[in-house]
Amino acid sequence: MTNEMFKKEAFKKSVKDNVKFLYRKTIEEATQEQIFQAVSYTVKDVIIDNWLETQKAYDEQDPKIVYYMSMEFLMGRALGNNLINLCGYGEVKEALEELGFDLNCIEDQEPDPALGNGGLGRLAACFLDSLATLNYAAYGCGIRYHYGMFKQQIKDGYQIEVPDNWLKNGYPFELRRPEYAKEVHFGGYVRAEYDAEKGATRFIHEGYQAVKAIPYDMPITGYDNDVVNTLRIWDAEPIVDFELDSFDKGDYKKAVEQENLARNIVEVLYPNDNHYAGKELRLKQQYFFVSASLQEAIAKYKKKHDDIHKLYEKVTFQMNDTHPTVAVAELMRILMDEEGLGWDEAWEITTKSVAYTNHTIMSEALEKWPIELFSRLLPRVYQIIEEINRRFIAEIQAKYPGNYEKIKKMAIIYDGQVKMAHLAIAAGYSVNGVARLHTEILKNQELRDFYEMMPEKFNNKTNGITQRRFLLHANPLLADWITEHIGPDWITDLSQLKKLKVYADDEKALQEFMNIKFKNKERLAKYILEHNGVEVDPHSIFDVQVKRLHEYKRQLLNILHVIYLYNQIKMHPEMEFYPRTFIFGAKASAGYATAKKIIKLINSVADVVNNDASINGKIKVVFIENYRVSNAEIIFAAADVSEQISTASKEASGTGNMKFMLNGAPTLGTMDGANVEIVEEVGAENAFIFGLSSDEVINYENNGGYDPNVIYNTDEEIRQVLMQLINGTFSSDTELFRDLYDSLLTNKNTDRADRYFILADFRSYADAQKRVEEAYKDEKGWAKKALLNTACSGKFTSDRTIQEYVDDIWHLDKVIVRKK
Ligand code: DL6
Repeated sequence: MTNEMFKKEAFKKSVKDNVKFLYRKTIEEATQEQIFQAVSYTVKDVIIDNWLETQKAYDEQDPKIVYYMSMEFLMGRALGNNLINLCGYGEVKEALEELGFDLNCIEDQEPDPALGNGGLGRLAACFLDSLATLNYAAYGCGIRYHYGMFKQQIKDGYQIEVPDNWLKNGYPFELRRPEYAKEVHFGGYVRAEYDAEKGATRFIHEGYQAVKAIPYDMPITGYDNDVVNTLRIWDAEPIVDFELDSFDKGDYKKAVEQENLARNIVEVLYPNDNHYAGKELRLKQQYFFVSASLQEAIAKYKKKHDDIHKLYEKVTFQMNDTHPTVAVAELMRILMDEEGLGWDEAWEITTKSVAYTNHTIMSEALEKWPIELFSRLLPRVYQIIEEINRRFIAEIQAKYPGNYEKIKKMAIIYDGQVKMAHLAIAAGYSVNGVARLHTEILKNQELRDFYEMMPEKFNNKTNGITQRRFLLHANPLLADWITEHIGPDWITDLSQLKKLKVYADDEKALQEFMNIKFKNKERLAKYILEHNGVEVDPHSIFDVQVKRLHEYKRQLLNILHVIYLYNQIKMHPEMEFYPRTFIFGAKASAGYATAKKIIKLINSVADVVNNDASINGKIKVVFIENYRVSNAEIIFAAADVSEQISTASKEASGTGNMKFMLNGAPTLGTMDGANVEIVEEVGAENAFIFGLSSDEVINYENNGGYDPNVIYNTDEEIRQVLMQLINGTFSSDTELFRDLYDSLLTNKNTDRADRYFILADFRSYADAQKRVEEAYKDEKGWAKKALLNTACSGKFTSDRTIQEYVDDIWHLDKVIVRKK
């Protein structure tokens, strides 16, 4: 349904007016960036009407609301996505053409709001899209970082981090809401006061520093349903200038401290993925947005309801990993100290209101805060956690009398640390993993004791992605082709894609499908030429690994295999070899030295291979700078092969794997995370699976690892590849990659070398790669595999995931905003 505002003449007039009011310019004088702003304001106008309607419907229908609490929302650009969801993309494209502008170029003016690191943050963004599309009342709650994920530049093959000042020109899709400001308190001390009248002790928090939390709302448009939900991200401002009199008159030092506290809290996103840094500022960020969000949720609830005991009937808080789990104690604090409830009442409400999603089994990602730091920063909250811990230990003792091992393994506070996952599980009414294998590993390994004690809490919710962004917007050619063949219902019901299966042996359809892939490969080749200065051949196999750089994701295995192939071609120039373009894209956390070294290695190998005329361009290696949501959309559409090669058991789910599949790229991967379910859907014959199973990896790990030296000593080709890391083949500095070499054969930190089983899986990976090549040579056979991947990807929509969360965990009702 086209919105009236998207009728061409009205739209053009509105854009012209906006250019005039915002910049005192005519459309001819405006820059592309100014046109982006003007267009966005016009789109926002449309959104605002729906936003008001949505709020009205929520007020009238009073549905239960899910608050999705997340430190990260990796939203990506909003303009194109909003136009898609408002069904105005085509009209606006034409209207802009008539004004002399190309919508794609205008979209490129938008900064990527990169308020997240990778999978966890992007999942949150997909979930918001699905919640709005499925007509559920939801708020995303997060932080308005002034600097999001850094921009990556590659200089001499090294990653350089450049601050991402995404707000510098103002962001047209946000709305400041000072009327909902909240105060958040840090530090100070707790004074106990006996209230004789009530016969109870009250705890009073004093001497704290206060920060004002100001919400900014971003609209989340549903697809063609007029729903607009809200992502509420909190900014921080000092409190002193507006309450100097009552608060701390004349206390200049304190005023400066508060100014600094406010400025620092929301300044920057921690660029760590699957890794916990233990920084005090991070805990401040967590508490800051959690406290503000809970205060607001309760205030909103109380506007319509007077019985706080029934909060959980109208409100549920989903904690996205352990990052927001301080919510458990903060909710208890609000209920007891501000609402005047007793412990048992507050605990009942809290434990019916909070649920927890685990996104990783990587031990280095587990959040454990030193009690000294925690109690100093959040004294009252810490006191509450101590009491939760005391009672939880009593429960453990009652269930397992005399079993102190259980207490050691499950206590919330132990060894001088607050264990956030334990707090989340003890309090949460639901604990879920993000793919079937991951949930099983949680139940049987990582969280086994908790599962044994409270099995009813555990459940699986396999991740998903939104087809609106990752197919409809990212791959318009394929989207149109699909619609021509099966109609448009797949846009909101991805299971419809299975209807494409009838075309799996239809030569014309297969040809069309592959022609689209080729056009998308040309689009990516153009991007690579413009951004990397490297010419790649769209007829070659586009073999893609794009994701965060982490040792467990094994970009190192991929690049070592590239070296191996390069050696093969050099040694046997006559050998048949289908040209291959290996495409990488990955950011490494700024402090993760090994990951940064792997980036340097990839670029060094690229330098040598791409410039070696003797191999006739049979291999090209490209490292795409600054991998992010906007270029991801171009990359997924163009991939032939989806590299999902994590060490089995380590990748909780993965979601890139689903985006590739949706766009018709077969998976080359291990049986890890959601790959297992992808293979189940598409059939093993349409994927390329290799490597140790998760059971085998876990078994090795439980028994002290394995010895890669045996492989090194017996497999000459592998040894040659490793030697090339330290013999000057890829760097005149022979020591440059020594640490990577060492990590595979010896390990100084642990007694285990090659922690991620790279050598163990190398041969099996090389074999799988050979199978890819053979399969690709069979054009028709490959086209069928590619098409079947798209056709079988229906399960991996975030619409399905959200519906499962709704049915099993949140129990929300649909809200109809306006009749279509
Ligand atoms: O669930 C979303 C995403 C998974 O797809 C990835 O497999 C997993 O690595 C990622 N986990 C994190 C954990 N971060 N922390 N802490 O990002 O979640």
